Amino acid sequence: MAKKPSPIKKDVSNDKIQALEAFKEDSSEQFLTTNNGVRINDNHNSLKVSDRGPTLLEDFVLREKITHFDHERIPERVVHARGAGAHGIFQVYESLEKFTCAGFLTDPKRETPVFVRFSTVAGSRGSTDLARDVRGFAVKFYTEEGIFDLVGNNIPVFFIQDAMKFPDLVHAVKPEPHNEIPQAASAHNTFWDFISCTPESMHMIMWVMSDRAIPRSYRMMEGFGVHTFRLINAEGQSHFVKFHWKPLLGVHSVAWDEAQIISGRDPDFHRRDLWMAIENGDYPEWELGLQIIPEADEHKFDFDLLDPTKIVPEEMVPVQRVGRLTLNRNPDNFFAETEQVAFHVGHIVRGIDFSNDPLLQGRLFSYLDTQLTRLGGPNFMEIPINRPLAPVHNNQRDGFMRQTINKGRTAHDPNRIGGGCPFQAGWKQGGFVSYTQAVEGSKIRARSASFSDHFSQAALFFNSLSLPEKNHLIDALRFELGKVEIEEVRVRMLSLLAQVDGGLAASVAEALTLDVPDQPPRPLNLNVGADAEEGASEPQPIAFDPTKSPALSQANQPCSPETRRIAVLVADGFDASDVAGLRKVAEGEGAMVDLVSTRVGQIKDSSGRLHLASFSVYTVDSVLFDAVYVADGGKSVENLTLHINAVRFLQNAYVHCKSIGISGSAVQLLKLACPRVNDGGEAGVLVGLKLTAEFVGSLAQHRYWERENTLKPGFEEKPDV
Ligand code: HDE
Repeated sequence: MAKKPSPIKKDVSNDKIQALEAFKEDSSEQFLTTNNGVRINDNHNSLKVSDRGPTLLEDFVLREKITHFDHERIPERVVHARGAGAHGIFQVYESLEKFTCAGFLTDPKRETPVFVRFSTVAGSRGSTDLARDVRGFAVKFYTEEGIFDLVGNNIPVFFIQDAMKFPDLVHAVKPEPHNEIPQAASAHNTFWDFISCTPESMHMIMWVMSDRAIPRSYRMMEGFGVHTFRLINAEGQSHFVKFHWKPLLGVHSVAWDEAQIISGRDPDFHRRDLWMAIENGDYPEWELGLQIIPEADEHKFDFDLLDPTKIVPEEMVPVQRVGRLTLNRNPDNFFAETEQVAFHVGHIVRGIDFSNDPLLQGRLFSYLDTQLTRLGGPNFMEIPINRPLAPVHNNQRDGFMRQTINKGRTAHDPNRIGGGCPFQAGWKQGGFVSYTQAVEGSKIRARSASFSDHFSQAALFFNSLSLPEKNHLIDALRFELGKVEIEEVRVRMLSLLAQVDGGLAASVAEALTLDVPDQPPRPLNLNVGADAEEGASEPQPIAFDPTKSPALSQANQPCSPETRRIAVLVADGFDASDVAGLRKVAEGEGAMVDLVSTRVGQIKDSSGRLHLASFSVYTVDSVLFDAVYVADGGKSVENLTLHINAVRFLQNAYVHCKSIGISGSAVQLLKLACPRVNDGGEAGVLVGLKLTAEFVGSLAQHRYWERENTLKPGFEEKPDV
């Protein structure tokens, strides 16, 4: 299963591209027309009675134009409103027919077109990409047997265990209802009030407070289906499955301070990064990973496979990498494709099926329902981006914006007039047959006791992090709870954190000048209905599992200089041979080099030759790059030292623990920007001459987080209290 075919060819023209082509409009060398196709002779002046007179109601050109404009907006997604999408392909390495009969997972020759949309959850459509938030990772597979949507996130668990709580969760995290503040942020009272009453969210909270919630790039995120699904093979046998996406560039994040600066400097940072990578031919790639669990093993775990607040640790069930996703084409039109794409967990194909996860079951209702409002009616599947490649034949008819012209006089089944068409398909004819699962029980509102350990996996996650990652998580909690104004909420959160890790709770408490309560009050158990018997769903004893899962730490991720951006600080008089040397090595390793000067446009090197600086320290900041190199050249460096923005550019790169290359005389700027750094440099700060290869090599580490120790006191690992 691990064998990989030769790399997927990059410029595939596939059936979906062809299908979309029919709907595309290109106005080059064309006359301007109304929507009726009538050529317009004046698009600048409305029809009036004399040039200073009133406008005439007769002006159908004006009325059509304004009316269309008035109706240009559709409701944004209630969650995941802010996003970016791209087209690509998926190809399985080897047939998975042992587990599934889905064609796209059994035919290694098949290139299945996909459309992927990444998103943040809480913010509005125009909000920043760099909010601390979960990222949506939704993949639409246009398979030959129908559409399969894998509507996942970049975090493998969720806040809640039952769909019933979702509207409350979302109301709590969205801007507060009285004043609509804050935008795209969880650091506020209502969110933490809800969380402090919802112990089941503690595992998810660990992930959301970790670096996972501030990715460096969409291209550097894992993706997860979250719920347990089923794979069904041709014999109708079922295996449980967890879906994963593993980025070939590894999982990497920015620093929180950096994220906040990026939000001002370039709120489109992730969107732009994805777009540029695809335009440059650096196609983002992920491997599809599967954790396959035989049905017989369903109850062998100390958590419930149906509980979406739990992972199956990779060390328990390895992730098998079974295929590759490549994003190779940007959309032609954001609205038509990225905004109108309609994902639905219920878009499923033969060979895959649902589990009884109560969150998944609720989602199965929600996604279809939401499209009716968002896209205006039941025919949203006819919008080009949503059309399946598989042919569609049924007796559904009419409705707003119907595109299909159904022929014939029958729209009913059974029928004799239409020869009984269209027919139902048996299993052997490719029909979708729901997995036959025996179910028995009373009709009750309840949650299984097997869902009640809310802390073991939260602790597993925290324990598995590296020391810098733990520090980031603590800082995030200090930041978030520091913005909460209600002391009772802070204290309740400390009680919950203490049940994850005593040291963690103590570190957070210190920044809030609070004590961790000795006896954590029993968290409000909102799982229990008002009439439930006292003690009926008493949590199970907490089985604290100190085992670490190395797969959870980003410190163990692959990394390379590939597609990383280096800012080279230069001003008039810089040493061009130094920069040329760097460019050669960097581009050889797949990194990108941009000249950043004190102004944009032409600048002169030490011999008077002209070079183009695309950016200046007044248009960008080092937060938008992965590394900074200050080129040699006495006059250039002296010039840079006069600009506080250049000094801050370098200082930010230092504070955000990026690779820094200081060539020759550039040490003068380093001294000004980072007086604490000695000349010999420190982790990730290379000072000297001819160190281009070393510098480019240093990019592979992504960040030198150990430098944070020089910036402020950090968390020390203490035995749990
Ligand atoms: Fe969603 N979710 N969700 N969600 N979700 C939506 O659908 C919902 C959940 C996820 O790029 C909405 O078209 C409920 C988990 C992604 O277009 C809506 C529940 C996971 C996207 C909705 C959940 C997700 C959505 C909003 C709890 C990770 C963006 C607009 C029962 C596995 C897809 C829309 C895109 C979008 C409902 C929980 C992922 C309202 C009711 C868990 C990636 O239908």
